[in-house]
Amino acid sequence: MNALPPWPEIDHAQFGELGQIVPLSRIQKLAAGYLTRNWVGIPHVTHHDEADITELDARRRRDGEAGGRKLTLTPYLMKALAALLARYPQFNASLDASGQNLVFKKYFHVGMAIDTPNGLLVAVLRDCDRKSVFDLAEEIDTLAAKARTRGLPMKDMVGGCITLSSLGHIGGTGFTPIVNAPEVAILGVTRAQWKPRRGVGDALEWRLMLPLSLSYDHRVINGADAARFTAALEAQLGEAASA
Ligand code: CAO
Repeated sequence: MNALPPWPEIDHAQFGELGQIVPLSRIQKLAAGYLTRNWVGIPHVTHHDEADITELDARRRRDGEAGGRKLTLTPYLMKALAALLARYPQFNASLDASGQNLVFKKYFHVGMAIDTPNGLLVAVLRDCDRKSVFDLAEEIDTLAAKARTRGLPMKDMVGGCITLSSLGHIGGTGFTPIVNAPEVAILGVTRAQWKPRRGVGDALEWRLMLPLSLSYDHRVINGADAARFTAALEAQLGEAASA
């Protein structure tokens, strides 16, 4: 394969007036290295799907009122991902540094991308299968606040099995998140939207649909695995609504 051409060195001033030159933050520089390595080194595919979360959304509001705190979709998604890692072990695996062996894990730690003023961080929530949605919501708030103020220690950013990247509070209909190596998959979710669906007897029903964008390492996961995983995720979220 040919080496990549060098980054273009351009005097932008020749094209018009310039603003400030601002150095990247420490977090941006670190993230840039990892993102570039993962983007260039991993053969990515992104599978797009949507999950009907009408019942889950009602459940999350009821749970929140009963428990006296706001619950977003995030803790439900983290628990559902942990449950699916147990059923789809190839999603809970990592290639070792030689690229010749797959290491399967029996723990279920889920990473969560956090948008901070200084750049992107991924916090890891351990043993999501054993925690309640309230425990997870509490931990998400604590880690997000820490990430946005003091930053996170390395111990809170390592050991993830899969990452959740939610842009649902902002918008979007889908995106292509970059796999966070040595994990083999990352789930992106964007804003849930009410959509018309054909219901019983051809009646029109309005359902709340959550867009899912599952990027995966194609060396480990095939397209059919990814399609099964997102279909199972929808079913898992449905089960969470009626549990
Ligand atoms: N659809 C519709 N509404 C959604 C939603 C979705 N998918 N996800 C969240 N919301 C709503 C929440 O219910 C909440 O509504 P109210 O204000 O009415 O209560 C609002 O959006 C804000 O949610 P939040 O941001 O406070 O909480 P969260 O649990 O959704 O997310 C966190 C927490 C830390 C994951 C998020 O703040 C964040 O930083 N996300 C950015 C991740 C990112 O940058 N990813 C891109 C990385 S590149 O791969």
